[in-house]
Amino acid sequence: MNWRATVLTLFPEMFPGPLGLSLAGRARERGDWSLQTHNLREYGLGRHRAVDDTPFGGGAGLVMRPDVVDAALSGVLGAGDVRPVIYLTPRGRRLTQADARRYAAGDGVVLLCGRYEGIDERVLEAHGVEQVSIGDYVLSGGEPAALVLLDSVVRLLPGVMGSERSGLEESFSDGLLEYPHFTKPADWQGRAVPEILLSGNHAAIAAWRRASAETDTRARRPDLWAAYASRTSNNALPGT
Ligand code: 6GU
Repeated sequence: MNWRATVLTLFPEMFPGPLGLSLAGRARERGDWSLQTHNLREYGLGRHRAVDDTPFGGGAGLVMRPDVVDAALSGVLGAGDVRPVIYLTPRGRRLTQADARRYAAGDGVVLLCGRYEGIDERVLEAHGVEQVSIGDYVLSGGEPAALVLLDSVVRLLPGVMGSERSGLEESFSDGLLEYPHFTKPADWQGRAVPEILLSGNHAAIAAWRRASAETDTRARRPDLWAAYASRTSNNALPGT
């Protein structure tokens, strides 16, 4: 299995970045996944290889030209390449763990990173490009978001994640934040580890972890909590 990531960017030097290290880097060396970058500048127009122009309707900043982005996509996508093309933009739908799982189950992704104010909407429409955001804040370009998306996917590829069981228990797998973690020493600067975790009573520990996950999710992520509470409609849940 070789999962393929192709990145179109004006800053190919930003890749592989952190994905060249640790779990993702070793998995790439093993050939579990591959990363290919293309400089959008190579598809620019004229002597200056222009990739952008002023926005119709006025306003600040520059917009990436549809002809340039089209040439880049056509140049990179072979016939029969069924991978999704994803444009990283704060205008996109929010990336979720379910998206990461779906991308990991496919053959790979083609990531389009914009700078400037954005990319002409028509070329996105014409190529059926998915628009994806990593959260409600603004980055200066899509590259860090592309690294985030790839990290979330690559760790899910078969054989990449160190501990095979941990995927089932981690945050979001059941719609809750994960429970808190503790290790040695059992007493650190007068702060004790919750007693139950030292009891050896696995059922009681599981129940404590579930209750902690619910309490923390309710306090920190009312959006997740509302969805979880309505799904389970369990009257025993704390504070519903
Ligand atoms: Cl995907 N791109 C940019 N430029 N900013 C963002 C983002 C993406 N997601 C959140 N902020």
